[in-house]
Amino acid sequence: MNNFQLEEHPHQRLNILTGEWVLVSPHRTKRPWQGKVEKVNKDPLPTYDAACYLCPGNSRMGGDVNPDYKAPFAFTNDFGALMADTPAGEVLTDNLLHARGVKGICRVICFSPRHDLTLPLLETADIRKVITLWLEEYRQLSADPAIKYIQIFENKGDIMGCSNPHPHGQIWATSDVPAELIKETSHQKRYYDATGKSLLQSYVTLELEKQERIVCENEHFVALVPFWAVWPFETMIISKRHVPDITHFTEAEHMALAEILKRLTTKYDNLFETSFPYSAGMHQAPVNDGAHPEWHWHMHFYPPLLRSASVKKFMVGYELLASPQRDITPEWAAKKLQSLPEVHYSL
Ligand code: H2U
Ligand code: ZN
Repeated sequence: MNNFQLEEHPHQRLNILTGEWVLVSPHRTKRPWQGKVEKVNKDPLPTYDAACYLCPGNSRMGGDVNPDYKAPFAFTNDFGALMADTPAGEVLTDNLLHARGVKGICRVICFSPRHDLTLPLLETADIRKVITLWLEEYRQLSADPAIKYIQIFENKGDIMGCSNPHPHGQIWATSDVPAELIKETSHQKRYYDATGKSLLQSYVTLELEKQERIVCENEHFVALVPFWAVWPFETMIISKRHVPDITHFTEAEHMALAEILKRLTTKYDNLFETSFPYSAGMHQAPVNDGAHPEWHWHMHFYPPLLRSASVKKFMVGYELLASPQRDITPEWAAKKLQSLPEVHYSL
């Protein structure tokens, strides 16, 4: 009598990292693929833009001048959301009004001196240089015992609120562990305490067995659409080895991470033949916070596009008020991404 099928019936899926549920409505996509490719015709970017505040040798708004950098370059955000010298303090009124000081530092990471080369267009060896810089930044920022978490991320595309096409990412290091990381820590810890295993290790093993949501993989990393994905083409990159943070990766893993980043972002660009927008970032163990053997390094990609270069998914109404919801299934999205070429459409 139990005819329930994931491909047919509305259902909820559990995000095992956060404990949150997403509503999946697969019956709404019974209609054929309507993903008409609407090319957003944009002139190609110049290799150097005199008006860009991230290009080598140019002045930034804060007055500093960028060096004539040849490799990935980091600087402290001139308009950072956090300040290194915020005094410690807390406000608590009648257990109703609660505020506390946060100190931190915001860094901007230019991926390349070239104004026009996004991650999928960089050579793998050059993406690897970005990884090396992420690692150096991570080490330096975690040397301050007051820093408890380091968020490495990229906002790509104006649709994601990114103001400048020059390929760059950001790092925010904070004196507290942010909410998303508290959730992921507690769910990984619960699993680790109960089984002695990494939650994502078990998850990746299962996904590799099932082969239903894998986008691509190499020797050290898997890119997949998580079973609980909220965004239409949301993906994760998960290391095959259980390591808590970027500092544990070997040279071979750095190279493999660069390789899978290039492949995944190339597939993304090829999906709608556009420079594919997303917010992406690494999640890893908190720093200066004791041992976190439960933590398993991974990256999330949250892309907003749904059907074409110009049609995005809106997180509104029910999603804002009640629960996130999606129509196309994660399995369908994974097959689509898996089938796309790994050579960039513009080449
Ligand atoms: P986006 O990735 O959101 O576009 O952010 C770029 C950052 O660069 C943004 O946080 C900083 C902004 O504060 N910025 C500088 O630090 N100096 C500048 O001269 C312009 C922008
Ligand atoms: Zn530039």
